[in-house]
Amino acid sequence: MPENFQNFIAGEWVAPSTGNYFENRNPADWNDLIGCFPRSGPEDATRAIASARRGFVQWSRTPAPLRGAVLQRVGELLVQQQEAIARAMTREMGKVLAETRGDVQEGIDTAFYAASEGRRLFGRVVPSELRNKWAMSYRRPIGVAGIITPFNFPMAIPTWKMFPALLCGNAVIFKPAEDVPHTGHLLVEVLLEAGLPPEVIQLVHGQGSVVGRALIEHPEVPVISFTGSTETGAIIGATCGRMHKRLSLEMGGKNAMIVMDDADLDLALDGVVWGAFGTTGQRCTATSRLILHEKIHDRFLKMLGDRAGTLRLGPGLEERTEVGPLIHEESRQKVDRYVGIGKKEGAAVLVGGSTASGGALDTGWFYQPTVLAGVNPGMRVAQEEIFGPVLSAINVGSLDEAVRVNNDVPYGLSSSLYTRDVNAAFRAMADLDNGITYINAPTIGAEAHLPFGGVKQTGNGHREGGWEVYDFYSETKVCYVDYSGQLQRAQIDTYD
Ligand code: UN1
Repeated sequence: MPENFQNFIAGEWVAPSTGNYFENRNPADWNDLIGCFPRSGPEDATRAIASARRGFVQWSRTPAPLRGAVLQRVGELLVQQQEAIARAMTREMGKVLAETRGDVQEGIDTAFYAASEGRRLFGRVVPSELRNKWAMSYRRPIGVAGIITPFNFPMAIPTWKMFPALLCGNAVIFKPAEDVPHTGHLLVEVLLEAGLPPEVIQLVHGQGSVVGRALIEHPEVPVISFTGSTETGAIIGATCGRMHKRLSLEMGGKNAMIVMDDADLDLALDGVVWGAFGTTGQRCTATSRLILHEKIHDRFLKMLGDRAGTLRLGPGLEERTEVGPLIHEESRQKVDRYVGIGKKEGAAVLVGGSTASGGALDTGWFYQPTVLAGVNPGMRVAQEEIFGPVLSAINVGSLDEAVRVNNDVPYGLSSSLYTRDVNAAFRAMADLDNGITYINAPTIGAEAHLPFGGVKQTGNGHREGGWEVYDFYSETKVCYVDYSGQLQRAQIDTYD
């Protein structure tokens, strides 16, 4: 009998009001059933919100350094449990162990950063324009934060959102992606073990269209943070706009790596293989376009074809595996559909191009690492997010053209440039229209203590991580204290 996991609502592990559960299976072996998780209804979300409101009253009055101490303990527990959680995560979503260990590490880094922020969370004291008057700003918690997260970084992304939200004094309702409920469960267990007051965190499993929607549409959830598709983000944005909610969106990407004729090609090769096929291409930061200077175009594609063709596919739990499966059948079909579209548009399949089979691969959602050559910048495979191990190679004649091609897509998350010309690199950093640019490194590899996010259809102007996210999860309050004992009118009595 598979285990039935529960929601965590109002300080207790409880069954969903619907009585319904969904199966969670290993994408590398669909015969491996991890457990069944609640398919919750709107009532579960409503109960969670009522409880989180109570949690908020208590937590928002807890001094920030003490909130930080809880997050310090969270980080320590994640260190102790890193290996176990990484294994559970690989089993649940497929990426290789080295990557799931890194995913937990990102959670650890985020916890320790948040813990230290508890002793900063700076406001400002600034001079008033009037005598005997103080002017200052400080941060207040907002309320209940609804956190809706994707499958590809089951630990890092929830912690990017949750830990700063908690440190700022908010209560959190967590709705993990349906593909990774087990990692969500383990994370909430860690928070509770660390001593977070139970009503400050609620875990409600289920569908985005039911649970996510209930959070977004409820007036007592004033802050929403969502990472996922641009289409879903647009729907969430419409509702949050209508209800005047604070909303952070992290959505699609179509990230490019540019390799110039003066680049270290071996270095660029390592970079593109990691950028395009790490996490089986299922990152919003994945390298999905390769823009090659014409002088090295053929040579580099040859090197890439040779390397990509030898990548070892398999279950991520096997240490030898380099590329794990896709998350589910629908995703594999989508990837295959895009390869078909690319071929129809005139691209050539340099390597890969179909599902992978044989032995252990027959019971998982495997797809061959694929490189499409001869891609034109306007083709759909060069414009649309595929979210799989498919890389589109584009030939250009100059850096200016490469920058234009990079910028000419609806998204703007990350970009990468390989060159030895420092002047060209600095010029390009200014011109590449992305939230993140890497020089001589691939499009992935954001660090937890720097702001993360993108421009255009990738986001709505907010950043996760780093110092900026603390602005998102707090309300600025300004206080003026006039100790002059008389009415002083700003702007009017100032220059008397
Ligand atoms: C994502 O791509 O979905 O920069 C998040 C990176 C990771 C986080 C990526 N630190 O690739």
